[in-house]
Amino acid sequence: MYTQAMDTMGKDREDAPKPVRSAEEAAHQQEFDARIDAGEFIEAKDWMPENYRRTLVRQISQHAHSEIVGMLPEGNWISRAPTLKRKAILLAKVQDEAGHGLYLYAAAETLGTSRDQLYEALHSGKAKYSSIFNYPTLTWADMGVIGWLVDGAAIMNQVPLCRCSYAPYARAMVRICREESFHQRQGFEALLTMMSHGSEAQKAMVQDAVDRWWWPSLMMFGPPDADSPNSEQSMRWGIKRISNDDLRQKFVDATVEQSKLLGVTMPDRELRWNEERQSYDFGVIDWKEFWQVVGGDGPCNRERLAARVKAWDEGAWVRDAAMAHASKQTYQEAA
Ligand code: BYC
Repeated sequence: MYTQAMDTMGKDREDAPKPVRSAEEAAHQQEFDARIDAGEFIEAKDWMPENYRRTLVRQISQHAHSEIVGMLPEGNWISRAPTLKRKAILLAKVQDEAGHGLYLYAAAETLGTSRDQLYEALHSGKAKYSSIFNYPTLTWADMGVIGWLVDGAAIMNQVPLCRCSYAPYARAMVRICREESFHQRQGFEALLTMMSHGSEAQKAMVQDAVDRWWWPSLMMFGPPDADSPNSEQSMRWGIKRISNDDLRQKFVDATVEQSKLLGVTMPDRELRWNEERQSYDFGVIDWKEFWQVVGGDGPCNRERLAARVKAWDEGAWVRDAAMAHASKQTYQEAA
């Protein structure tokens, strides 16, 4: 259950006092609403309500932070990949994630926030990032399962974001989704190789990874619709196109079929095909665990944040050198 205490970003919600608006602002609002209703895209230079802007900064920056923190669990295995081919693939994937983070920070900046403010919110622990990256990567099979399930969940959630009403975010998502689809496939292919040609120990390693990542992957879609404070407004604004529960269900239906091809079982005794709904029923998600992880108390939250802060501190000389170089160039151009 969502509580105000979990709201670490402290943004205004529906219950915040409504400011008195000028006639000009009311006209802008009316025009904006009409454009949203007509399915038009909003560009950075267009008028937009402050809450729409804030909601976007919140979601896009959380998304950017997730990409950057998401490099850590996989980066952990680059030096231990079993073959040169797997190492090259993993390296490329982690680099893609850095690129996704940068596209998204750039999209957030179009809304009038600065990169430094966004980093500060991450490093001080104020900003959220996806719960999934607070779980440890214990074996090589985790790399395959992250590709298959975590990137699979990411695609399910992110394809509708290509139609998000805020155009700079939608454009960034189009590029990101193309790369995510390669990420998902390489994960599935790595697992298929282990399951079809691997030893019994390797097959058991894959099953163990599926057992550990299945439930946290389902949590990636966010709380149930009934407990999601942002969904209703975000859907009305065309920021979110499909609800948390509907996306989660689509993900379960797709991945359970894929698990049969792999020869693994999902760790859920209540998972069964529902003929009437033409969909899978699944067990109850441990939302207490979810909120604990989101609240900063998951298995790796402290480690992840410490790694990002360390990288930021140790990179200070690079930023200083880049600034000194840029100001020297500006000085020379002006002279
Ligand atoms: N983890 O009202 P709700 C990737 C928060 S990157 C943590 O439903 P909303 C990848 C939520 O922020 C994957 N927090 O919120 C990278 C809200 O708190 P605030 C990241 C979560 O925004 C590298 C509160 O709970 N993807 O795939 O309408 C390698 C209530 O939730 C989570 C994105 O960021 C969570 N799982 O919906 C591999 C996609 N879920 O902000 C892979 C873009 C919820 O009110 N984001 N919360 O304090 C979204 O689509 C939406 O923001 C969400 C949540 C569906 C995640």
